[in-house]
Amino acid sequence: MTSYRALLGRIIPVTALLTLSTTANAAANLESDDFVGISFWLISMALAAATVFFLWETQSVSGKWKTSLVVSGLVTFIAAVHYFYMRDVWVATGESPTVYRYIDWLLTVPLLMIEFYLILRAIGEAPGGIFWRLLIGTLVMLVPGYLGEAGYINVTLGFVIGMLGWFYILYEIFAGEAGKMAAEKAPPAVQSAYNAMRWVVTIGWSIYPLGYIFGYFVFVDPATGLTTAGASESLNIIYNLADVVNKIAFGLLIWYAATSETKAAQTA
Ligand SMILES: *C/C=C(C)/C=C/C=C(C)/C=C/C1=C(C)CCCC1(C)C
Repeated sequence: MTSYRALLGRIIPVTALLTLSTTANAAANLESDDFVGISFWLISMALAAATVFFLWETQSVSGKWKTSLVVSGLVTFIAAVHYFYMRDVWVATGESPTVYRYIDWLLTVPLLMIEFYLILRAIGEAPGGIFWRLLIGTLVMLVPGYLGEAGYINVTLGFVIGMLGWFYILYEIFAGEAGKMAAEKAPPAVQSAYNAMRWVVTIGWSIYPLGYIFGYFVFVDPATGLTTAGASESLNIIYNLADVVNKIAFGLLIWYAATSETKAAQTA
């Protein structure tokens, strides 16, 4: 007998997939040499598939991991919807879809902060203040980044303030209250999720400022001071790659930790 819960577990992912496919109507044709456009297409589908996978897999992990997998699924779902729009903007205009990009980040980065908080809670008492400080760091990182990219403030100023926000998050995770939470006593799967989290915020997230550097400081015509075509191409390729690492690969690491701990608990 299939229970209602199990049934819902099947219906929700399928509904998500259908919703996503209805938003997929291309405004223009993808050219065979438009590699940035191709990356938008590939990643939008990878995000949609990852969403179905993470939500589906909530059925086969133990209680506390279910929430983590749902959060991973929400991150890839929100990103998939934005990728469908970003893809259309890029293919139709060849311009950076900055506003969709930042709306996506503004929703998904706080969700990732919830994910980090869930991991911290799995290794011991995690005071709620940690979550709020990580959230403030997120806003200091993203808002000036948007203002700089959209031309509201100086592009270098936006970058510098955004970097300070990111450094604050790193401080909190390595040396602050969150960093002091020792993972040694936690089960191996939780330890590996905790390590994955630190690597993701340090290495995985460093890809984003790199994209910004290539987009605004590297491809500049010295005569006019304006950015050249390579600027928006490299910016979008690098941001897209960063999303694969920080949304899909990170979600898979959580899934791996969840399934191995669930198995270990079942055999213990
Ligand atoms: C799923 C989306 C994620 C994880 C987005 C993360 C975005 C960043 C880590 C952005 C960082 C930036 C800086 C550190 C400096 C200023 C420019 C930003 C906003 C690109």
